[in-house]
Amino acid sequence: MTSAPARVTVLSGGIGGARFLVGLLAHLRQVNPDGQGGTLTAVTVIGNTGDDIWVHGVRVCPDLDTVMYTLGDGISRERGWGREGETFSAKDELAAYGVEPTWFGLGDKDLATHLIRTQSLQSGFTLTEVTAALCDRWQPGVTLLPMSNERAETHVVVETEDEGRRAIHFQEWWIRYRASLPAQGFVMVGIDEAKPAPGVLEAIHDTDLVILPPSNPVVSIGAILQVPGIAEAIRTTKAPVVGLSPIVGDAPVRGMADACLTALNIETTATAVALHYGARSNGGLIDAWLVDTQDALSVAVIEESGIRTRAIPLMMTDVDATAAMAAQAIDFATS
Ligand code: FO1
Repeated sequence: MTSAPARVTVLSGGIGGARFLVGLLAHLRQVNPDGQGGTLTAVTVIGNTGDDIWVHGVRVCPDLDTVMYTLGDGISRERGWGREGETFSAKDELAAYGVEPTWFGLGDKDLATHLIRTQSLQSGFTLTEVTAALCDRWQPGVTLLPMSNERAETHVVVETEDEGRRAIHFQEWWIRYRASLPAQGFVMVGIDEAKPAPGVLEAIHDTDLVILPPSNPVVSIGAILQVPGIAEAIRTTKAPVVGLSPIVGDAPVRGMADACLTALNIETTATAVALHYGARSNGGLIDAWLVDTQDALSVAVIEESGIRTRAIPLMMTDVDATAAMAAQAIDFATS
């Protein structure tokens, strides 16, 4: 029986991070039950808002919504984003008017979330307050904090014959171009003015464990770490910091992390991502790193860099497999 920490903080992007959180909560409900089907462990999620975008007059926060819907059991299982049983009538009508961006999958049920968020932001509420209000309905079982209340959007530097070199919004690169346009780099517009949202630095310092789940290390975890103050907090927290590799057997488990890593000249391997985060004993971000059993040969190399490493099954095939990963992460980081 692994000892359950009283407080855990998780930095999360969208689909990968949300899937990990389902397993983490299942594990904590088992080893540290609160008697009402929940857990006594306080889990705080710092969500990436670099993917956020204004479309058709509403503010969309893909990673916050993916965590909220996934943990609130409203997520589309087929897509991994947006709502179960979704329709796209509003999207189709907008397209019928020839209004761009026609490539963005704005769902009718999802639209309610964006309308409430947009109205609330425009009447002066912060993204933190709006996210808490939306979570009242979804009851995700975690405290979901945006990484920042200020707008800091990930844009991708691309170059094409016809349009030359330019920066496009991450969502356009991801959805419209399926990350097929080679990314020459990533720019977070507005990041210099961004501050950690209230509670974010406290959640990193006043906790028993910090987890970097298998989210995209560049545009999800990487975006969170670019908010001034957050990387420093991770480097200096007294809590152990453990990461789980998003790359298994030299390929991303899901998504297009390889396209992102290549843009930064980082190899698509579990080792390269670990070294990219770096050992906290050498001024980096992690103390411990979990790789998949397929990458067991990389354990020694990563340990040489000062990062304690263990090879375990890392495929989040179902809740039980993910819960086992979470249990290992807690056990390894706190042992
Ligand atoms: N991903 C897609 O591949 N196609 C879409 O049309 C799309 C729409 C969308 C709408 C709301 C939302 O919260 C997420 C959406 N996503 C879509 C996923 C999103 O682009 C990614 O999940 C994140 O930005 C990357 O983690």
